[in-house]
Amino acid sequence: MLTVLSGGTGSRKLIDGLVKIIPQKEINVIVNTADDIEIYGLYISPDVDSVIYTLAGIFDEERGWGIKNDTFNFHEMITRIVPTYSWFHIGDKDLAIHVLRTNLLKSGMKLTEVTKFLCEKLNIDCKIIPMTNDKVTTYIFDGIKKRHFQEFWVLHRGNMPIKSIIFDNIENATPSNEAVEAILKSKLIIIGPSNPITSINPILSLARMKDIIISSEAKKIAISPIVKGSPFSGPAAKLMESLGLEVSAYQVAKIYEDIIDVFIIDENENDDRFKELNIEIVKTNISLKTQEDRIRLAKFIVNNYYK
Ligand code: FO1
Repeated sequence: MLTVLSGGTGSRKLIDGLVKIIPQKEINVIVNTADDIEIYGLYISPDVDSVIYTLAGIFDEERGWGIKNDTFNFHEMITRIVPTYSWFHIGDKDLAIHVLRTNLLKSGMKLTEVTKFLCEKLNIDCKIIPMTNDKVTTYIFDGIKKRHFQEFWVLHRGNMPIKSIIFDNIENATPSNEAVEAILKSKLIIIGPSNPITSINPILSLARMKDIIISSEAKKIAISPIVKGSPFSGPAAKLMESLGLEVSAYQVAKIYEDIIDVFIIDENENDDRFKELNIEIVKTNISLKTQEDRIRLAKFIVNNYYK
């Protein structure tokens, strides 16, 4: 059994490779839910849906989110009448998942149970596990206004000052039981190549989560989301800079240093500061652009740390 900590759009690519070389039922994915947002009364869980759609083979790789070949009739009509969320494009098939999830949550099901239900219906054998069943929300404060992460990133493309990053209610949120069980039962825990600040850190900031990971007998590895100073995608650079952090693989290694054994960096990375860290540094090609990339990196990880 192995468990991937996933958020945003980087880790799902590694998961896409892993399922090609080991049985889905051996793979758990603990997903960030701090990007979740309520729009039109619908509960939307972007990072969970990215993993669900990837494993159901329907993810829209070009767009980078949602379901491939989706239409946007709902979006067109509702924004014609109420333009408030015209910046957040919800596809018609995507909408079906949000309507289902919202109604199942309203009926009293937990987010972890709803996700399990959706996986069963979409023939996904991996366990996709929301990090918590409590409400945690990432806000970006620009010094005047506090904005939901989606508004900061999708509407404003991150073009605003960041005074602080808030994980609202994180102090009262606990890891889901399913997440704890996955971590304690796994032989290998992989922190995926996602933005460490708003995609992975909410998971690690849950009460006792770091202690649970450290107490696990699993091998703990992380893959750098940054190669030679540039992140694969998304807001990582902007977020790290705003926290006064260097945008580098070395900086990411320092963020994870106290909970991992191995940090996998790109073969072209050269930074002799890694020697200062008490983790094993391993070099390989960590690009995840193509299917071949994803399978190659997944094979590297499985052959070295899971077999
Ligand atoms: N990202 C965008 O850049 N533009 C959008 O209109 C958009 C809509 C959207 C709808 C559902 C969903 O699950 C994700 C969506 N995303 C959109 C992506 C989303 O912002 C990111 O996947 C996560 O927040 C990354 O952490």
